[in-house]
Amino acid sequence: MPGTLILTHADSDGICAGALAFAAFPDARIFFTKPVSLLEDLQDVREGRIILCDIALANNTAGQALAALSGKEVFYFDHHPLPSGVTEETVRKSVQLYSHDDSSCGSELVYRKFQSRLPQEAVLLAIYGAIGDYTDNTKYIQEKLADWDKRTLYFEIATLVLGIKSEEFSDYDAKRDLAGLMSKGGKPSDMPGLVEAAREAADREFDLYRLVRKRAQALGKIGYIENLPSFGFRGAAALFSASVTGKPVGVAVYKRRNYLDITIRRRKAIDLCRMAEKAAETVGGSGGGHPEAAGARIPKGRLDDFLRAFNRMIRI
Ligand SMILES: [Mn+2]
Repeated sequence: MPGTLILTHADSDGICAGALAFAAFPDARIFFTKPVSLLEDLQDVREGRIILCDIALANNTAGQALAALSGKEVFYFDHHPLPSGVTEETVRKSVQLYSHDDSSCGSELVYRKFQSRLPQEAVLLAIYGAIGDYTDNTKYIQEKLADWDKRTLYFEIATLVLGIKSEEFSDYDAKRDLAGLMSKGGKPSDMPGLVEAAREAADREFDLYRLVRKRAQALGKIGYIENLPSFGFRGAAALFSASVTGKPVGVAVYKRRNYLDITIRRRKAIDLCRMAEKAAETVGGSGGGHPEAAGARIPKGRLDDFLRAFNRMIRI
């Protein structure tokens, strides 16, 4: 069947990657998804071509998701670690193109593949996506960044990263409009209301810093905070917990209905992903993410054991 479907992540890198793919395939439909809903979202795809951007394969559904792609022309761009048990070769067999690089963001990978179909200035989306995902230190992005005044670009990326934290821009329809605007060369700040939303988000983040400074606790090499009033800004809350306690690792803990949601950040070069996975396993939970930003879900009542297990692994 004709047509192209773009499935991308709803964070700043995913929006930029999706906008780049949309610029290369302007007739496509663009939808947002995440690892846990990918399999379901693949069930009712009518299009013959699928461009997957910045979506990790989930541990428990990777095989089924890859099977659901068969018979389609699939371009898959991702920079998340593959789940254990799935190799690059396995993924390559199911898709036409698998562009995977742990150190580059999704937007960089999409831009590099489609740049011959894109205007020169589309490189800005790759730069925004990279800064948004903290992966702007690649050789490629650093070279491209040198062509621009980065202070202006920081304004645009901050508008995007912070603006989408607001209620108004958190839903997929608003993000689709934003990706559409950016795919046509618009800047994040051209989106009506986004700059103001970003300014409010910046205010909330500084308020959060003051709260974390008052309430963060320490266990070994970990600074942590529990029971924050809002579920947003989890990464910032975790990082601030490390900063204000002077610890290399910061953890923010949120009570969900049936489990504890753990967000982990670092101030020093430590591979958080593996430690999150292992520490979560020791308490019957699951964890993972990136070396610099990880998370876990653990059973209620096991926080102390989790923190102690994690702390034992920190060698710094
Ligand atoms: Mn990404």
